[in-house]
Amino acid sequence: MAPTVVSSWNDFDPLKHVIVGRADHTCIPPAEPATEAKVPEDSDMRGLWGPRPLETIEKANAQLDHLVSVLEARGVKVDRPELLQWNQAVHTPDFSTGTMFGCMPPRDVLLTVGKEILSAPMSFRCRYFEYLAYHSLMQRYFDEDPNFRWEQAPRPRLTDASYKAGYFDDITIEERLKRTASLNFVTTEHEPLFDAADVCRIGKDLFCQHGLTTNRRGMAWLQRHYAAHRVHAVNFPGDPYPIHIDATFVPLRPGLIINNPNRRLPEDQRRIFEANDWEIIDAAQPAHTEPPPLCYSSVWLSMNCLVLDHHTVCVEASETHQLEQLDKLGFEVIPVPFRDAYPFGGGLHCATADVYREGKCEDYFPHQISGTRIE
Ligand code: DAV
Repeated sequence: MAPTVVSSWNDFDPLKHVIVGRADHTCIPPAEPATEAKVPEDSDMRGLWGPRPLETIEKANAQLDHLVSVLEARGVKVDRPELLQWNQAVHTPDFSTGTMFGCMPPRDVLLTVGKEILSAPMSFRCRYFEYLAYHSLMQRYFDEDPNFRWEQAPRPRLTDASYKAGYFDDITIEERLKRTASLNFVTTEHEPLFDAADVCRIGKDLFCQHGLTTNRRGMAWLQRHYAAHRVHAVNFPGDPYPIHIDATFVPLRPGLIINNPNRRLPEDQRRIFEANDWEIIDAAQPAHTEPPPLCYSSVWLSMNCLVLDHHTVCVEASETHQLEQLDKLGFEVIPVPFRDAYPFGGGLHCATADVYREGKCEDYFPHQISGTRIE
């Protein structure tokens, strides 16, 4: 019988095969309607675009390669994306952008659900063609595994109709927080949009962050596509830049989730976890007060850990508080230096995408509570 190459239902069962990104050729993309969203007002990246400095790429790649060796030493098979020259302009019938982005964070674009890997639509124009970096890997899995489903969500058009004009003009943090709380984001409901990293996979239930990169129509598309799953919309009002769920709400093992204490899941959305005896605890504070230079993400990449199995977790080596919290929770904690890779699109979870984890599709939430489900 041909081997199963692709299968993963959650973020905590034993990891056996994973994709780790690369920093090569990564660009800071020019401003576009969706990215204005992400770059903080006072960021050193404002107004800059083009290829990232070579020495930063080399440092990031050294840490990515080290992560690969840590995983391989633990018996995890690792694949890497194919390199593309991201410093190219892109023109589609609907939009143009001066450069693409990169392929350090495969988690953002690749959604593994069971025997399927799906490329997400992505709401940033600069990320429209990012899935190409994984094309030859998908082709290989397709040839090796007769049950692998190679999928792609509908390609979005990303015309101006997909974004609210002027959304970021003179916007303060207070205003951003108000908008997050009232589910008012830069993307419109013109077409389905989601990033894979907005989806938290917990067996039969998929919890999607409604935010700057994922809209309601995207979640409706996911529910129809994954008809045997239950898709839920979750939202984290304390986050001024709600992009991707994995520095906000991170499952560690069956029954346990760490939640960013500045971005707590609202009471009505917690009920489904409580009703099924899942514990949601505050994540430890980050060890740093600032992200590294030229970084999109917040200091909360501290909690963006990569779970290897129910007892083992990789955490960024300088995140002393997070290391200690996970140690106290009974995990074997593997410190992995990764701060030089952060500016390229995230932490240890972002930088990886699941190919194979042991285990099957469990129903962890048999008691369904109304309020979060996407119909
Ligand atoms: O807190 O900046 C980062 C998530 C990256 N995938 C944050 C979210």
